[in-house]
Amino acid sequence: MRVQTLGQFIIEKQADFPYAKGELSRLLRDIGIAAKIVNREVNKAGLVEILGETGETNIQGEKVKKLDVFANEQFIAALKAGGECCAIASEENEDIIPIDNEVSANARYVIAIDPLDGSSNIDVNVSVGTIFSIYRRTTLNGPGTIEDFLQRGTEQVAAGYVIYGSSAMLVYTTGKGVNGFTLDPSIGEFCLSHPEMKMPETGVIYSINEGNYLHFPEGVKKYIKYCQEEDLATNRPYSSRYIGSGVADIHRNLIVGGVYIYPTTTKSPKGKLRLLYECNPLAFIVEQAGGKATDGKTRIMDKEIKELHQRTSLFIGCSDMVEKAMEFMHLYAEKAV
Ligand code: P6P
Repeated sequence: MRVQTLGQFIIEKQADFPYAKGELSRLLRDIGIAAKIVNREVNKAGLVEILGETGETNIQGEKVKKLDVFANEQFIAALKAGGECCAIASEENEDIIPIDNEVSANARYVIAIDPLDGSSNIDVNVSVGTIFSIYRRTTLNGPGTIEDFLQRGTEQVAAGYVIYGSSAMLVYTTGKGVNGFTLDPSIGEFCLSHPEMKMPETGVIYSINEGNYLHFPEGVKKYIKYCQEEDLATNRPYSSRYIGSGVADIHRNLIVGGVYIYPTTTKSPKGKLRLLYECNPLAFIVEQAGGKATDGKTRIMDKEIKELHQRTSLFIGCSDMVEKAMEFMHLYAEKAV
């Protein structure tokens, strides 16, 4: 198969965007460059003084790992230098990062990013990922503002993730299907390896942290029991797979089928995952691949964004599996107190 690099692919597909004069292509290139640098550090994390915690906690109240900080710095630097982005919202930063340099004077896009999702897995050599979401700015000029980020997921122009696993992969969509690129370290390029990715019609894997079972909504408890019942006709019981890194779980489900659920819990009464830079981009990709993403009731990409680090519950994966889980949520809906 002809080797097609991410850069070649982006340029070839650029013709799909009459309005874009290459800005979106350059943005995706900038993200690809930062991803290669982060991957290099993730790969040698055990060898250099980059493991462990910084001693700080981020806006989420989570302990910050050194690789989190490194990844955040790399993506911010690459996007600032690239000149196509007028502001960044990051999981690692409480407020947006307005970009007001010369090269970005005419930037038309804003990026929301989770620079290193699943970072609690770094020190134990388990896959981690980066998630990004790209919007056209809504404000007219100057550095971007928070208004530019308070847009529904349906307004995204592109979204993607990088998974730093047994190999590094970059998977993205611009609303015309999903394509996956695997990093070839011998040439330092992401090469097209998974063209036109499609979520399988159904699956036999469910991903959820059952440690929170006691605090799940009744509908989720019933769905878990449904997954565990014996029923050959519907290939049950399903298998439970939970990596603790959403990108890795959702990437596996995108390839072999499955459903990932992070519902509300007592510890996370509004859900744990963040709408802007985790759920919306993952929802855009999964929907473009033929799957579904809701909060158990409402389509993720239709939800209104009121604040930068807004949380939501997430039911994402094969359409029929998400719909079945939603049926249980509807059937056992707790009366709002
Ligand atoms: P828990 C990582 O922090 C993350 O946001 C997702 O990537 C992952 O699936 C989930 O949280 C893990 O959370 O509470 O199960 O450890």
